[in-house]
Order: sequence, then C-alpha cells, then structure tokens
Amino acid sequence: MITHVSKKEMFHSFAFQMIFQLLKWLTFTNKAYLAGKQLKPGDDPYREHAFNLQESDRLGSERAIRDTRHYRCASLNYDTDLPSTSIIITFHNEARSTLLRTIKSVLMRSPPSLIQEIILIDDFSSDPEDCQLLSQIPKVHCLRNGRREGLIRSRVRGANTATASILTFLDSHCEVNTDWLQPMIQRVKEDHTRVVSPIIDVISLDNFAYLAASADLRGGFDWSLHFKWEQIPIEQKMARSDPTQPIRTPVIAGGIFVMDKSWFNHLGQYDTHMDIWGGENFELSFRVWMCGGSLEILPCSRVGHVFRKRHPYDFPEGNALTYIKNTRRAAEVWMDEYKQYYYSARPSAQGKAFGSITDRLTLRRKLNCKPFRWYMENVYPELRVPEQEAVSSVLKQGGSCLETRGIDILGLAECRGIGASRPQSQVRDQALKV
Ligand code: UD2
Ligand code: MN
Repeated sequence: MITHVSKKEMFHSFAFQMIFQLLKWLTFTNKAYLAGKQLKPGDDPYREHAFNLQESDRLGSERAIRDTRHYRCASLNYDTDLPSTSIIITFHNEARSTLLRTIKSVLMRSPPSLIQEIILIDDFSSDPEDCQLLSQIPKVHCLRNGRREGLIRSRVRGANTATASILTFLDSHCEVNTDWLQPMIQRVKEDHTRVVSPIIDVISLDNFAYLAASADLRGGFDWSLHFKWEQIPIEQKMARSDPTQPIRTPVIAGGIFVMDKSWFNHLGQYDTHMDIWGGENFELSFRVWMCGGSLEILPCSRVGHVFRKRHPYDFPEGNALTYIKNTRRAAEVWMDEYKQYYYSARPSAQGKAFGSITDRLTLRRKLNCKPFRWYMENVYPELRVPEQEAVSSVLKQGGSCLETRGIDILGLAECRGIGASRPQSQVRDQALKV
C-alpha cells in the first residue's frame, strides 16, 4: 500500500514537473527577450560589446552553422551511457543575442540526456533581467552575484551548485557545433583526471561568420604569461596518423572545457583570490599537469567563440594591475625557480600586490604536486628558458659551461641553474632553435 501511494505521488510530481517545464517554456519567447535591447539608429554597434551587435541581433538564436570537424569524426561512436553534465556560463553585461544563442546552441546540439542543467552566473550585470528571464527556459537556472566577482569566483559559485558529476564551462558568446559534447564527456568518463577542451572555432566579431580554426594548434605561452596558440611540435604532428586523436596541450585557453566535478574539487577548484579576468587558465593548467592530471584538445569537438580585440567591460582595479595580480599568484605558487623568467619578462610585476598565497601553497603540498621543472621537461620542453640563449650547448663540455651574459664571456664554470640538469638531447634541441 505504501509503495502504491509513493508511486502515485511520484507520478504526480513527475507530471507536475512536466507541466511546470512546459509552462516555463511557453512564457519565454526569443522576441520578447531580445526586444528593447536593440541598437538605436546612429549607435556604434561595437561600443558596448566590442563586437558588431547589429549583426549578432540580426542572426536570430537558432541559426545553422557549418560542421567544421574532420569528416572521420562523424563515424566515431561513443558510449550510450555517458554521464550528464552541468553547463556553467558566467557573464558580465553580455549582449542578450549572443547569450541566448550560446544557450540555444547547447540545447539544439547536445543529446538532451547529457544536459543536466545550464547554470548561468550573472556577475552583477546592469540589468538583472538579462539572466532572470532566461531561467524561463527549461533546464536553465540563474544565479546573480550581489557584487562584481569576476569570472573566477563566479565559475566556482556555479560549480558549487552543479548537480551533475561532470562540469562544462563555456563563455557567454559561444555556439557549440555538431556532437560537441560526446567526445569530451567520453574522454573524461574514461579517465577522470583528463581535462578536455574542444577546438575553438572563430565567430567573426564583424559579421558573425562561423569560421573553422586550424586543427593543428595547441595552447602555449611566453614567459610574461601571455597565452598564444601555437603549432603542434613537428615530431608530434608527424606521428599523428589519426586526425581524430586528442592533442596534448601545455595550457588551455581557459573558457571552454570539461572536467570531472570531483577532480575539480580535489584539485582545489580555482584560486579564488584572482579577480575579474586573466591568469586562471595558467594556474589551472599548471595545477592539472603537476598534480597528476592531463590537458587535451579534442579535434572532434568544435565550439565557436567570438574573439575580441579589447575588453568590453571595466576592471575595478584596472586591467594591467589585475592581470599582474592574477599571473603573479600563478607564478608564485606554481613556477618555482622559473618564476624569475616571468619577472624578467614582466618587470612591472615586481613589487605589485598579489595577496596571500599561503592557502594555495598548502594545497600544492597536500596534493604532493610535481615541481615546475618536471612540467618544463615533460609537458612543455619547447618553451625556451632565456638562460639557454646565453649559454650555448655547443660550448658545454662535460659538467662545465662557458657562461655568457649578452656578448660578454664570463668564463668556464660548473653548469648550474636550470639548463644544468636538462637532458643533453633536450638542450641540443633547444640550442638548434636558437
Ligand atoms: C579567455 C577565455 C576566458 C578566460 C580568459 C582568461 C576562451 C574562449 N575565453 O578570454 O574564458 O579564461 O581567457 O581569464 O578561452 N566575465 C564575468 N565577469 C567578469 C569578466 C568576465 O563573468 O568580471 C565573463 C564574460 O562575460 C565571459 C567570460 O567571463 O563570458 C570570459 O570573459 P571574456 O570573454 O572577456 O574572455 P576572453 O574570451 O577574452
Ligand atoms: Mn570570451
């Protein structure tokens, strides 16, 4: 009898949920959401968002885009019982048309069973309705920050409320492409320590054309901790017989990735003392590699993103100071003796405030993470250490090095510093590139 009642109750609650979702859906219309936010004649379409708002508004939220994957991707199979994911999108004053298109593309191009929920974090945008109205769409939830937090703390807030076992982060001006999600969830399901990104296609900031990005790129950086796309090293490129295979990457761009939720929590989420924008992708990437995980780009997953030339929003502490604070924190916690190259490349960072890093150093110890030297030797040997430009390996004899500073020869001395313990073959490879 008891089971009978509870079954009936369950049915009622299920039916109620369905009707509730349907009503929510019926109350939301794209047109009403976008109305009133359109440009007025004579307005500069680039002013507010650093992309052409007029073009974005014209497109509608359900446009078709070209499937930019390698043709062999279409015949790959994925597990039928993949776990679902919580999509986390943080935004600050995003244009309604791009935000809505991001959400619609997820709902249109993902198997419904894989989308547990879409969590929007409104990072204190001027109009609370930008977010609130969207929660009328089934599966979409809206959290609003009571003050500007920046993307790092906002994502952590989203992750903390996520109910799925896998987290998927997206920027608020993306369009996901055909079967974008399955390859990423599959890789994370097979090994929860993998953190995976799609190839990020380009949505033109001028005319919103969807353009395929090269499939031969990975994430890299220079010593000033400036992110850049770079060619996969030639040996790896030659060894790639299957274009659908993952690409190992030293760092991720930062905005679009899938990660197991327990792994995200185990590794210490993000450094929540980083503000607004920037640097968190290095911190996460170093941490993932050095603490037992890996980063990869999956060529069979494609997501378009509007890349901009300037930040369309303000930084309360200023753009430069914020970037320095965030990257200093990443360098001080993770880069060991290599942080000297960061300071040489970015002298203005010296003496700038970056807060306490005690908690993050404790985390690093607790997780028993490898040294940055390990990262340099095993993950990113292509990143040249500036010292090696001055110390020529040709002039290296046994344990002695001919030391130079610029054009001055300082003398023959025991090899020390970073170049000293690098495998000879690696030093040679480096020297060849000089
Ligand atoms: C890239 C990443 C971005 C982030 C950043 C470094 C991609 C595609 N994008 O910059 O995700 O990792 O590098 O930090 O890899 N936002 C807030 N609050 C703020 C500022 C920004 O919620 O105070 C939102 C913003 O609306 C957007 C997201 O954070 O949805 C990323 O910001 P962006 O698009 O300006 O960053 P992007 O693509 O230049
Ligand atoms: Mn972005």
